[in-house]
Amino acid sequence: MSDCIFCKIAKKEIPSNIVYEDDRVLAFKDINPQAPVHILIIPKIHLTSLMDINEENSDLVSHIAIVTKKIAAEYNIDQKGFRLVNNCGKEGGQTVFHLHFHLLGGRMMTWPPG
Ligand code: DGP
Repeated sequence: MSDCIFCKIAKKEIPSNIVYEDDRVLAFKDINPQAPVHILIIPKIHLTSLMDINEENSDLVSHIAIVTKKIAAEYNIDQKGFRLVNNCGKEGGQTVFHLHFHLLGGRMMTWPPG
């Protein structure tokens, strides 16, 4: 999508601090970190939200789980623990409408989220 900021990041049209990349996903540091480790993991293809996941493309979500584990290990939070968050839709707190998962770690998380 031409006006999607995360599509532009995926195409390297705008800069980001990339921590992982493969043919299907990109991971980069959140511009407004909420924890010592705050990384966004996105599919390179434009999907608006988790609501665009279906039987045909759901392997992307399991791939993101594997990528999350790799990044967590790299940032030394795999054993301490971390949180993987998907905000879906307006009431879910989603502000950028390109599917993304927040990997948060490096501090004690609280519950419930705001
Ligand atoms: P969400 O509220 O779940 O849609 O989260 C969107 C996140 O995206 C939010 O934590 C801030 C981050 N973000 C928004 N614009 C940019 C950007 O241009 N670059 C980076 N690195 N992060 C961004």
